[in-house]
Amino acid sequence: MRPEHPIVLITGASSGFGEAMARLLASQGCHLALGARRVERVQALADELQKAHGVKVFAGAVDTRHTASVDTFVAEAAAELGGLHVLIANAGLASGTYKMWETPDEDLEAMMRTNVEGVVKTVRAGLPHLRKAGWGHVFFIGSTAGHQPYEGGSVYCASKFGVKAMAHSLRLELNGEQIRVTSVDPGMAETEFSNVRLKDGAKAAAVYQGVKPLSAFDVAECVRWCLMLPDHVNIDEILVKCVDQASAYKLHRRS
Ligand code: NDP
Ligand code: 8X3
Repeated sequence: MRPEHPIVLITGASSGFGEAMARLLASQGCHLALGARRVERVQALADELQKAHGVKVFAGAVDTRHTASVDTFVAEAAAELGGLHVLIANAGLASGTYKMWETPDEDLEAMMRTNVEGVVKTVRAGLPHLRKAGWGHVFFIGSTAGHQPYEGGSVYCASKFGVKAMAHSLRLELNGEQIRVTSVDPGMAETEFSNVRLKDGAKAAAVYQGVKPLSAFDVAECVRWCLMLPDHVNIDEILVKCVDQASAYKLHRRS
C-alpha cells in the first residue's frame, strides 16, 4: 500500500537533476536519502530541506562505482529513515566528446562504471527494501542519447542505451509485484553536466547559447508526476526535450 510519506533515495543529489528532485519531492512531503561524492553539498541540502519542509532527510557520501560504498549508503539510509520506497538511480556523467578510437580508458571507465554499473549496484542494494515495504518505484535517468546515438558520444550513448535496456529488463523481472519502473530520458538540460563533460566553463556555456534548454526542475517534474499517479499506472518511459531541440542533430538557436 502507498505510504503517506514515501521514502525516496536519490543518487547524484549534489547538483542538477538530483538536487532539483530532492527539492521538489521534499516539498511534496517525501522523506529523502541523498547521496553523492561531494557529501558537504548533500549535507547542506539535507539541512535546508529538513528545516523548510519538516521531512526527514538522510545525507551520505556515496561513490556509485564501488559496491561497498553503495551498500553502506543504502543500508545506513534505510536504517535511519525506517525503510525505502523509491529509488532514483540518477548519478551519471559524460566525459569528453571523443571519437570511439580516441577514447581514453579513464573516460571510458568513468562513464561505464557510473552510468551502467553504478545503476545496477544502486538498484541491487535498494530493491530488497522496496520489496519489504510491498510498494515501490524505481526510476532510471536515461537520456535522448539512449535513443539516438551521435558522433563523439559512442560510449556515453552506449551507457544510456544500457540504461534503457536495464529499465526494460527490470520491469519484466518485477512483473507481478507492486513496484513500478520508469525511465525518464531527457534531452539537453542546463546543469553541471556540460562542465563535467567538457571541463571548460566557456565551452559548456556555448552548448546552451541561444537555446532555452530544459531545466533540472523540468526533469524533476516528470519524476514527480510519474510518482504521484495512481498505483496501477506505470509510465514506462518519458522522452522529454526542450522545444528548441528536435533531435541530437536539429537544434534551433534563437540567437
Ligand atoms: P550534474 O553534473 O549536474 O549532476 C550529476 C550528479 O551525479 C552529481 O550530483 C554528481 O555528484 C553525481 N555523480 C557523478 N558521478 C558519481 C559517482 N561516481 N558517485 C556518486 N554520484 C556521482 O548532471 P545532471 O544532473 O545533468 O545529470 C544527472 C543524470 O542525468 C546523469 O545520469 C546524466 O547522464 C543524465 N542526463 C543529463 C542530461 C543533461 O543534459 N544535463 C540529459 C539527459 C540525461 P558528485 O560529483 O558530488 O559525486
Ligand atoms: C545528455 C543529453 O544530448 O548531451 O544526456 O547526450 S546529450
